[in-house]
Amino acid sequence: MSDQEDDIILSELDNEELVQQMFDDLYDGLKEEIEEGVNILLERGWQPYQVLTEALVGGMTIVGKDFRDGILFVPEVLLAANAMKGGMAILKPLLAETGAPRVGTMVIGTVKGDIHDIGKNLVSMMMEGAGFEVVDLGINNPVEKYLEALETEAPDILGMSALLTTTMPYMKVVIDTMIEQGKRDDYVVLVGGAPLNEEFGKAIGADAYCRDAAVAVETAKDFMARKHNKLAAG
Ligand code: B12
Repeated sequence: MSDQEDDIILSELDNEELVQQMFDDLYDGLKEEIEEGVNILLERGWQPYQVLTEALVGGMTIVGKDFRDGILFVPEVLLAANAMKGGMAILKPLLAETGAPRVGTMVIGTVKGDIHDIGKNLVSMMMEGAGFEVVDLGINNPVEKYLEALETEAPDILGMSALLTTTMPYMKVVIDTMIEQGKRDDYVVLVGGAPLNEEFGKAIGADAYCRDAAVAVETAKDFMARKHNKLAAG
């Protein structure tokens, strides 16, 4: 009664089969298999950036789509993201050496007074999965912490999360402070969290409200593409 999965020896697959198998393993949240797959591809001479984009980001794109379409749910996505993290941990130092192009950088944190971080972490992991560099400030962030990170990290995107009706107004405090300091237009501000909606996002002056991590990735990519087009147009 051997499980079919047990019979697959990753090192015996050719590159195309291995990448397909890694898509499946990522979908199933199998961290060790993903780590093994990453190592095999590297041993076969793949560049770290190619492993990242073709095997990991490719696999996470499928996870993201099925999450958006309600086929996968939070626990499965967290497992997939955790498997992805295992692969990323191997690639990160190599990518730093080889200078892989980044899609963009995001600073993200849960606002002051709020300790919910599951959704924020999911967004972080999905953004990393899509090739973004993510600087996670954690929970309970006062405005000073956000502003300091904007200064030191110079991200493209600022993401704020709030899960309480009592803490969500704090996002406006951060945006208003950015306006006061003349920094608002230097960043794309994305906000999210269960009690928010599009109207709220608009009212506080965010660039977009994202209802889940999949939408966050799509929205972030969209803003980065617009930014590049603008730069290209001079
Ligand atoms: C888990 C949980 C907790 C855990 C948090 C653990 C943790 N590490 O996060 C614990 C037990 C600690 C907790 C504590 C409290 N909680 Co609580 N909690 C929840 C619960 C059940 C789930 C939240 C969650 O993780 N959802 C799953 C994630 C994946 O979804 P998400 O956070 O919405 O994130 C997605 C999107 O919103 C979006 N997103 C989120 N952030 C961002 C950011 C950006 C930039 C973008 C683009 C997108 C984005 O993408 C995410 C992924 O798809 C909710 C109920 C609920 N259904 O929401 C209550 C809930 C949020 N909690 C609530 C309350 C009241 C509290 C407490 C005040 C309880 C108490 N009396 O002590 C404390 C708050 C303490 C504090 N100061 O923050 C209330 C809030 C009510 C309200 N209207 O304000 C809720 C709604 C429960 C309820 N029905 O009463 N809680």
